[in-house]
Amino acid sequence: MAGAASTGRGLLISLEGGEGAGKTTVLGALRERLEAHGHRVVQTREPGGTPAGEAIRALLLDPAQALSASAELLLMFASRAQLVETVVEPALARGETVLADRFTDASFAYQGGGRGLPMALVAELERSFVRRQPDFTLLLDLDVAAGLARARARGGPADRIEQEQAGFFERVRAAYRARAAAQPERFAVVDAAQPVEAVVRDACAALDAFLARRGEGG
Ligand code: T5A
Repeated sequence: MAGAASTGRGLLISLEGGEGAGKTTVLGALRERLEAHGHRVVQTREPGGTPAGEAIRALLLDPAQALSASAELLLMFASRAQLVETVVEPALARGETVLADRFTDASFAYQGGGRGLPMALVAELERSFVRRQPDFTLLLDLDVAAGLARARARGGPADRIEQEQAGFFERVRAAYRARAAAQPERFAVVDAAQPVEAVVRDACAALDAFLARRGEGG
């Protein structure tokens, strides 16, 4: 799989986690940190992040849609392909840093782990339509019940995926943790059960350590 260095100069950094893990809360702090290091940051989210991707997101999260697992997987990749081709690759080619609120690891976790689709199928789609992995991935790891309670406490109706049973989210969490354990050079895992300030502190420290490994001090 191509790294950033082979097809562009910029960095791709992704943030992952289960429902209510606190991604939205942490993203702003990571962005500030990157900008303090002198990076020009382009922030994305998935599914979504482009006009077509946002339309696909609405379909994917609509509780009235009874999507098959395969249709869900392909729609996730349709949104991602549009994002990669029109936003991510151009930004990386300009030397910018892409800060991604979810990337392909989410499809391995949700459609592979949660839905039970073959991981090899997800990997094939990644090879064909994404052609790169993030340079660095932060996984916010949280007990499933705690994450769902946080998401519910935020209010509003549950989307189509949030309506899944706890067992689905346990498989999602297990798949994320397995990927992090298998690729420790790419992943950093943060304990998202801590108070927000501690989660932000640990996430920023992990980002700093990654940047320091690349020779970006300070
Ligand atoms: N999906 C996505 C797939 O199935 N496959 C894929 O390939 C992709 C890309 C949408 C859905 O699509 C699925 C995964 C999702 O089900 P999303 O938009 O990222 O993905 O939606 P969510 O994961 O549902 O995002 P959330 O907004 O629910 O979660 P966040 O952003 O992780 O959580 P956040 O920051 O909004 O926090 C949730 C609540 O908890 C509080 C916050 O204040 C907020 O109220 N909170 C804390 N409370 C206590 N302690 C802390 N440390 C806290 N951190 C946050």
